[in-house]
Amino acid sequence: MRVWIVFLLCLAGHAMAAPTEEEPMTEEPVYEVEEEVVVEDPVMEETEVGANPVQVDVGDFDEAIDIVEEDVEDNPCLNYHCKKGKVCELDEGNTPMCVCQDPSTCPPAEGEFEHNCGTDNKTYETSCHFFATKCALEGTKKGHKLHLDYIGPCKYIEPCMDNELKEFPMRMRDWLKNVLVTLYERDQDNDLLNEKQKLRVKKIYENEKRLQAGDHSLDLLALDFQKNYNMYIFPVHWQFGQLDQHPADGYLTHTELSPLRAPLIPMEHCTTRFFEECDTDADKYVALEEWAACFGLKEQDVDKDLII
Ligand SMILES: [Ca+2]
Ligand SMILES: [Ca+2]
Repeated sequence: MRVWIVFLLCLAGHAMAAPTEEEPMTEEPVYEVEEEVVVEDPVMEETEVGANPVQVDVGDFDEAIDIVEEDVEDNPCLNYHCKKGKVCELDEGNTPMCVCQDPSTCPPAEGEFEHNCGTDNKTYETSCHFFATKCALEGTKKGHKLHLDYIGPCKYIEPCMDNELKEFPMRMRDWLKNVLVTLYERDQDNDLLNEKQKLRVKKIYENEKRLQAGDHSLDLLALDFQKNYNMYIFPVHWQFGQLDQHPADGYLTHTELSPLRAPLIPMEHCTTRFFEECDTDADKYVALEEWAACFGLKEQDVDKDLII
């Protein structure tokens, strides 16, 4: 009797997971950002600043972990870690090695929210499917160009007009400032900011002239940027530092930008164009100077020492 109950439960679980399986995996490559991060980050859930992609744990986007610990009792693969898209297998000598994962062994998505859209404009069922697909293309031009583009299934994203493109950084820098202030307010015991960062944000927080968070007109945002320009300098640097971690070299790669881009693209149709045009010299990296200029900071205010 008991066995049947367990069996039925398993079946039910399977059935619930099944509907998302219909999409043929082979046809669905996807983007390559690291998705779930957003959902998992407790900070984002606590802040009231809206979905806060900034707080995404960039660590999860790190694809390059091919390591290794040996505790080889029974299964040498037990403590052998492979990067996303790969799994551990033993060779003839019982030595563990990382090989590309077969996408069909990825767990099915539990819902559409697990789908990802790739830069090839294909929907991948889950990030596991995406990375497994990318792994199989390793070493090819196609694989090199394939990235996770945004979270959710691929959809039509309307073109970003010039005037809309101008508005994007105005809203974003205001939002960055509000995120920092919110983190500061909630920081009591949970170290959302380090001490140096807190000192910087404290000045913004305590400044009576600060424009409070709200749904402001673009005119007001532009005016505030003029009047309170200094309050925006640190938030812009802070966001850069949050993203520039793999490695922290003063340049943002597509993968480093992903935690910010991926959740934003479906909501803000100018995201892709904005970050593309930030890369003024078109070398595929967004340097700190390029980043700061994108948000309207003056050249003389770009300061590596503000990445703290
Ligand atoms: Ca970097
Ligand atoms: Ca560049």
